[in-house]
Amino acid sequence: MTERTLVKNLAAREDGTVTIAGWVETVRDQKKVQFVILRDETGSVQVVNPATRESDGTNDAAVATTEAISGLTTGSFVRVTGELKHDERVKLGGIEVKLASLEVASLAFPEPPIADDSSIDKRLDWRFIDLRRPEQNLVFRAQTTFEHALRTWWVDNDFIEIHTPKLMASASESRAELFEIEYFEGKAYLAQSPQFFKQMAQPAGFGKVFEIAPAFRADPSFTSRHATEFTSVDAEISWVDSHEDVMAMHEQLLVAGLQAVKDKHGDAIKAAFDVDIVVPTAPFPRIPLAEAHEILKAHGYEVPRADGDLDPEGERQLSEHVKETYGHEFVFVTDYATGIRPFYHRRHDDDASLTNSYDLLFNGVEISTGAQREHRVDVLIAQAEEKGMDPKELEFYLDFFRHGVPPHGGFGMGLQRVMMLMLHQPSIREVTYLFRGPNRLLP
Ligand code: AMO
Repeated sequence: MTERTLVKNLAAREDGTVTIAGWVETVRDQKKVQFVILRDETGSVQVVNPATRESDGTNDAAVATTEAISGLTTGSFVRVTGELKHDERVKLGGIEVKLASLEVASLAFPEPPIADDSSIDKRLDWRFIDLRRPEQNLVFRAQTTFEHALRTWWVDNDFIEIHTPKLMASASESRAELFEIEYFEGKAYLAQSPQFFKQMAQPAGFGKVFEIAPAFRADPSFTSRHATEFTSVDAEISWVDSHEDVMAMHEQLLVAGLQAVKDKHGDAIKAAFDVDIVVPTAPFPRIPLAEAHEILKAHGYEVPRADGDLDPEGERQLSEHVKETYGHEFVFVTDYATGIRPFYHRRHDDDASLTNSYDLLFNGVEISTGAQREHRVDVLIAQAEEKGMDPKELEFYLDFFRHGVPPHGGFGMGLQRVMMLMLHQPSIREVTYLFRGPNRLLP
């Protein structure tokens, strides 16, 4: 293992010998002196080498080093040992490393396949090179901090982490978005959500559970917010009285997540994306769907969907209204109509046309769906039949409700959507390590 100093730690070190390692960003090869900008995962630093040309004399090693630097290509991975020097005149961080030895671990092809202004598709073709950009590195650092804060909050609040199977015998969400695969002599389906299995933790007596894991949707759309594989952040809790209890947990979790990102990366995010991370205040605004329609109408926008669900423009305008009215980037849209919700959502006791459910919008886009679940098995079967489902196909799931189960509820949240909206990015492609869409299975 190379003992190396991370570039971000150089500034705090005293002058002296250091080893750094990373990739070459630029080489300035002048007659008398050579400059290499070396970047690692934490920052970039100037390496300087007094050039020794063959014509200069007899120092073969120095000539070889000079020639090696002349031959360095952008993207080559190198190890450098040299003398760290603090010098205010150096533009890049006020430090430089005077090269003593250079080891080229891997020389890159001279022509990088992408540039900063390449199209997003081209960049995704060469994602490993695209990810070298410092802003990209920051996206995934921020995501790591965000997930860590969620996990910490859950662990501190007695949740159990579960890992549910991604191979299933049936659909849990819309059948239209189901990937079917060959499974020995039969068929299996890729999990669209951990829905059924996180609910199973309730009769299992786990109380409160969470999972962060892949989910798959055979969704042929090419929008900025849809992928065929995404990371689903899920929680499910026992003993809820309504969806209100789920929202109360959900908002506290997001406050913790955004606070952590702001604390650790707020300045870097401001510098890289010109975005202020706003830690939301709880409770988040709540607006019933019917009222959301009225608000939009009053703003001159009629949601085109006959079924009443908000379309992307409706979501955008409603979020704008909430921002202006409450100064809030989040809004829970609640009490969705039964017709546009899955069979497992619990309905209002006094009005079966409405569900105890919500969507959470963040900066104009849906990031999450949550609900209280129907846990009375006879009602659940009737609701499934009403949606045209065959209860026989759901026997394993229905069994969860036949041997004792507490009232419960939970939510699913798309991690990439959260990151896209947190960092004001134009597409989830920008914040997905390796995007998967109808046209993309590589790299
Ligand atoms: P839903 O289907 O609304 O609900 O999904 C929950 C959240 O997952 C994200 N998401 C997606 N992200 C990227 N690409 C997609 N194709 C995609 N589809 C969904 C969104 C969405 O809000 N079982 C319920 C959750 C629950 O009730 O607990 C469910 O899956 O951010």
